[in-house]
Amino acid sequence: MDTHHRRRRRLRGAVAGAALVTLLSASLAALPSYAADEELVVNGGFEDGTTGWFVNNGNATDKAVLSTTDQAFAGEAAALTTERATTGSGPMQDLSGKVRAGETYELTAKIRYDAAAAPATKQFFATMHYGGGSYTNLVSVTATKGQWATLDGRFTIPADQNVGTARLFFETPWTSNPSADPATHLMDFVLDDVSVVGAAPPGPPSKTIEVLGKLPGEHNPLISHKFGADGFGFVEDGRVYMYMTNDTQGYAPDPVTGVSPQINYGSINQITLISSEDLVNWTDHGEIQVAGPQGVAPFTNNSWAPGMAKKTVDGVDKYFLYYANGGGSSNVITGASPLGPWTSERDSTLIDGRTPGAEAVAWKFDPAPLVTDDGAYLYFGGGPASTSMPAAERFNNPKNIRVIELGDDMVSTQGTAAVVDAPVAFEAAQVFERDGKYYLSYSSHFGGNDFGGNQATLPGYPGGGQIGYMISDDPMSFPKETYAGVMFPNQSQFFGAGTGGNNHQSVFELDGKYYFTYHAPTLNKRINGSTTQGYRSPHIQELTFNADGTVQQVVGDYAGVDQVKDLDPFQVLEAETFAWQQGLTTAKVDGGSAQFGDQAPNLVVRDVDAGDWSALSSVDFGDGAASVTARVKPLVEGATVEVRLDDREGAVVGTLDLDTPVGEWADVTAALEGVSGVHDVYFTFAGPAGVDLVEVDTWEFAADAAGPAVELDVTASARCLAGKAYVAVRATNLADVAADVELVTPFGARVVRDVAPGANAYQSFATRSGSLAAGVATATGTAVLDGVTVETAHEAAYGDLSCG
Ligand SMILES: [Ca+2]
Ligand SMILES: [Ca+2]
Ligand SMILES: [Ca+2]
Repeated sequence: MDTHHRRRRRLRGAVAGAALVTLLSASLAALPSYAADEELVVNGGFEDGTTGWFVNNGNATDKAVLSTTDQAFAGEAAALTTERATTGSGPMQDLSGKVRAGETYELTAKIRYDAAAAPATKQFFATMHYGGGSYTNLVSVTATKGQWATLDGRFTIPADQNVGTARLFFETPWTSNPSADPATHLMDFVLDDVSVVGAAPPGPPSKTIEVLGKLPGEHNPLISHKFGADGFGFVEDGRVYMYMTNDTQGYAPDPVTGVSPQINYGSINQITLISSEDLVNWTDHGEIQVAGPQGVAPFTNNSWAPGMAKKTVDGVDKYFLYYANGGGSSNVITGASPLGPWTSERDSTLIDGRTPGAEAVAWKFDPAPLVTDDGAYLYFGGGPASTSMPAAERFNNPKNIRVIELGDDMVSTQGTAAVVDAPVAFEAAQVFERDGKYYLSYSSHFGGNDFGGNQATLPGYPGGGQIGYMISDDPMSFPKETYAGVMFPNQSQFFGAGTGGNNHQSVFELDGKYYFTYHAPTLNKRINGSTTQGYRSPHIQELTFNADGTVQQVVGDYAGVDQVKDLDPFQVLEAETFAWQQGLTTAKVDGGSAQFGDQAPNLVVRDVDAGDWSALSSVDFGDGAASVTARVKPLVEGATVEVRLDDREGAVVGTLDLDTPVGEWADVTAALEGVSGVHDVYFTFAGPAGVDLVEVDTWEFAADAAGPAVELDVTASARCLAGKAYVAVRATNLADVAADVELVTPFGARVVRDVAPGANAYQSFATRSGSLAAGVATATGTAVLDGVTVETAHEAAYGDLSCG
């Protein structure tokens, strides 16, 4: 019996394999992203005991005992159902989330009953319970007592069936009072080899942001393929890194409505990171899994509101990423570079209830570091003021922000935290240094009972949800008298309905200019209109100063800041660098970055549909680009990338044929026509509709070959002499060294050696005819230039002539 069964199992495997091969070869171009014949039943052969199975409990009366028996159809075990209370009493497996409405499935199972008192034959059903009172018989068989019967059939779930609950079970035909005749209706039975094969469960809904979220020509929001909040700008070697709360983590747009549930900060435990050298073209470096069980610091649960600082510790450059672990504490992880890799030097939080001087701070979060020539400091805190304070003081001077000195290792504190008496303070303190002064900016609160009720704001103090700032000579001392005004009003003033709420800013310096970062749910607004769900996007404006050191209040807009430099295309560029894009998403992949090094994360561009595109801003091609090479993984045949200048519908200057093997990474190269000077570059994807076309890792342009040349001034002319036509060719050596010159016409060639600089090579070639058709003469100069023998050909045309 065993031998027979094993053979049968092998056969089933072989059949399934053959079906898969057929599918692959028949419909490669339209291959769905899931296997169409996935086994959906877990432990269908009961070889793992009753794992994955339980007794149908759709009705309170549906009871039975489920065990295994060695009287199996195949393998060592099968399921035995005894003590059945109803006809529905039988083994059940939950297929919720595995099956889809509208799809067809193949169900097979082996079933057998043996009881002496049972009838000679008995019908059995495989039935789906869709929840409540909704049951559908899928497949049935009439079994003969003492023999294995085979359930084998297809069923299609109606397109309008709610499959939120879908539980498969096995039963006998329903009767209202089965206990009146238990031998007929409630016999024990054995089940084995249950299989349901069909379309796999749908993957998680797409998070791809399909709208045009950053308009070509505009520089805010910084990115449009993902969100990012509480941005902290950090500059290293001319590149700005923006560390942000990963608002995208919980973004889950409904597949039908496109609307995501409201943001849930409690689920955010990643920091998301982008960088740019020009403030317009931003490279996605993906997410840093900071907190949570898989996090760099698993003793923290959340990672909000990052702050970054660099310090050389014991001769080693280190990068310290501070973050809020929810509202209750703050922590730090250490990077070997601004892009990591990351480690935790601590096993408990850096700022918490034990931090001296911070006891009265409600929210010990929003840590922002500052490193000066004299020391390192951490600013943090926010939330409701101590209720022991008078209401008006709680409102106007809540004393909820702190500054504390960081230890030399940057991952410890020293001394006692000092109060930052920021007017109407809510949270989000950050400090930068300029001309020996320390500027502390922060977000103001909206009043309400948390802050002692809606007291009157003191004259000159910020209104609700604004960014105020203070100027001090001492990074540890910010008394209320250092308050200097509002740096940035609420973003809703600039971006309108749906963009309100508090803000979180930073200021960084790049090439002598200061820049103000803030967030606003502008991308969320472009997706959903004025009813946003709290998903925020990073923005930058320039911050300028008055002669007295105070700031010019920042005006938010979509235009953003000027691009500070052109992009050099003659290097490997990560394809996950966008000035603008539409329809694309990114994903981290194994291996390092071709542009940023082995230790840096690498991402690829995904969800590439026909019509999707990305663009780079102000790319300087100089004297010209001859070709572009992309590292790609085609997912279908027949896709291309069209390269255009200045407009995504502009003329195509080159086409990358994605004709390398499907599913494999390879380099493809396209020649370019007429690409020189400074342009925006658009990569537009074309190919079959309805499928992902390709993944893209990098772009790289190659300059026109422009090596040294032997310059000659060449002329050719047709002449008549004694009724015969001649072609006279003259080549003047413009090089500053002697050159050999070869003159070539259809009527002969001549080499003139050692033509001195400024001298000529000359020959008049006889045609031996009275007439001459127009043609071209060639003069090739050969000389040693910079130690290398260079040969350069030049052409000169001559006209037709008749000497008759
Ligand atoms: Ca079995
Ligand atoms: Ca897409
Ligand atoms: Ca890449």
